[in-house]
Amino acid sequence: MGDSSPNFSLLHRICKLVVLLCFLHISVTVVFYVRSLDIRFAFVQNQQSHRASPVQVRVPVTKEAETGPEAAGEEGTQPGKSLEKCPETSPLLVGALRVEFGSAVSLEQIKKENPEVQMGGRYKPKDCQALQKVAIIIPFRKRDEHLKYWLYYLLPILKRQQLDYGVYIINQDGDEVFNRAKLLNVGYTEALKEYDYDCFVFSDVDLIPMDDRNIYRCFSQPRHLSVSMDKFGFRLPYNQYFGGVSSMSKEQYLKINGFPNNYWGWGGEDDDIYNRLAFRGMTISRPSGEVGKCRMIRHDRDKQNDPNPQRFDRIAHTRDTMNKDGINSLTYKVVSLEKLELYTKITVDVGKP
Ligand SMILES: [Mn+2]
Repeated sequence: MGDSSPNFSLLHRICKLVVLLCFLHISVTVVFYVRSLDIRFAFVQNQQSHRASPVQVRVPVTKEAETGPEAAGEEGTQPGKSLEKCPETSPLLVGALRVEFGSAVSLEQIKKENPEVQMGGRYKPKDCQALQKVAIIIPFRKRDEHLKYWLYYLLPILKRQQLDYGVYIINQDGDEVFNRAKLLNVGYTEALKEYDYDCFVFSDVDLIPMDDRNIYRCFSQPRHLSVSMDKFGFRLPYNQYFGGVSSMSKEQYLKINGFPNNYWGWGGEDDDIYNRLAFRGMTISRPSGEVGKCRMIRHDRDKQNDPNPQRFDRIAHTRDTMNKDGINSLTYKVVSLEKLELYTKITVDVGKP
């Protein structure tokens, strides 16, 4: 028996060590878990920091406390009764979607399938308060067939994403060379005249997301949404690529003085915008390649939108030009403003090169 006692004490020590290790492991796990909660909490606050309302605290609040100045003036809410905020992730999302352009769609059909969309292409969720007010800006000229597909696919997706949104088609008047970035600046300006938007999604008319988890909203950094296009074999063509569909909060947009006004014709303006963001110390936020899949409607190059031969020279000088060319130097003339059933169409004279 005398022999077994040292063995036993060894076993005892090993057991103690194992228990200690387990305890250590659990402590580390708990510390990291709590930290990740902290980060998420900070992120949520960051997302909300650019909202017009006074400081918002993400702790349970009583019904009276929620009835602040923001809830008071909103249309559609009954007085004295305010809506809960929508959840961070919408429960209505379904994930991957089938997107094809085989059969034509009509505006009547789209209207029928989206009866809750208001005049001018406005929508907000009825049973919760949307987290962001999003203006969707689409530069446009003679692409009515594409626009119908865009509305057909996007309106139901945006509804499932529980966004408070408005659709703005910025139509370049006349037959001069196309100017995508200037039209985006016009869209930003005109949308803000109408509603207190805090987020802007800039989208080409021919790009359709293939997954509704690709949320058309703003993030703590400027967002590139069309990250894996079928046109590029579902890959990012290059790391700095910022074309197609992107989103920016009002602050992010103003920090770069908006977009350049002097890129006439195809190409370059998206790289100029990327440069602006980089020079202001911002980085690009992106969804995963899977969630960011999207289809481009195939088409021939538009007339009056040939590749801009000056684009390489201009991109090389963004640092010098961005402070004087942008939202602070924007001039244009609104030719017409139409509130249509599914979107607002603003026809604008942006001049010529
Ligand atoms: Mn295209």
